[in-house]
Amino acid sequence: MFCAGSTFKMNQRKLPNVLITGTPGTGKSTLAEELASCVNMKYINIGEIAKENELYTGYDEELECQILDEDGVIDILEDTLSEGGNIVDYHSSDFFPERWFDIVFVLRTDNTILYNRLEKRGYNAKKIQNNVQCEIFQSILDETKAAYKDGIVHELPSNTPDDMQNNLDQITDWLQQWAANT
Ligand code: DAT
Repeated sequence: MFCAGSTFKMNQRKLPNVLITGTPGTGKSTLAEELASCVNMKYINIGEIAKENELYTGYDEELECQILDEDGVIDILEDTLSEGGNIVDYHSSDFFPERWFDIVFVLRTDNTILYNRLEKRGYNAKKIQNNVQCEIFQSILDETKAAYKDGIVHELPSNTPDDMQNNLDQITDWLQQWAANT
């Protein structure tokens, strides 16, 4: 009963919701913002939403970052996501309600490239190491595959501008197919 209800609700959306996730520095914001402007969908950066609404439950000294108030984020975005037409960008994926997303992309970047991007961003050595290790162990990919149904999660390389263009093309094609099938 519950599954049938979820499917019915999902199909009611006129536009799909897309999640773009991956380790910090893999290019989520760059791709998601560009995509949103290309296809005229709403760009939602969870980090920005948390900052604007002070949605934190504390500070993680080990990882040197704020701890996200996940329930607060869900509450604040529930109506917007129910409507569809959103491109959501965040470096974690498994706390969102599964029903929110029609497709999920996990960006992947080679270690040296990621290291250089994070160094350029001004992260300290420990923070760079934590993030590069996260990418090496494909933590976000595994977390995402465990959280969403088979067929929803897609891994995309994000090393070069050509990768970015291919990713944009691929996601745009998928969105067009989604529109054609609804
Ligand atoms: P994230 O949002 O995942 O933290 P970002 O979008 O801020 O990452 O990108 C980090 C940096 O890498 C930024 O300077 C833009 C660059 N970048 C992103 N994707 C890229 C790509 N496919 N090729 C080359 N540079 C890229």
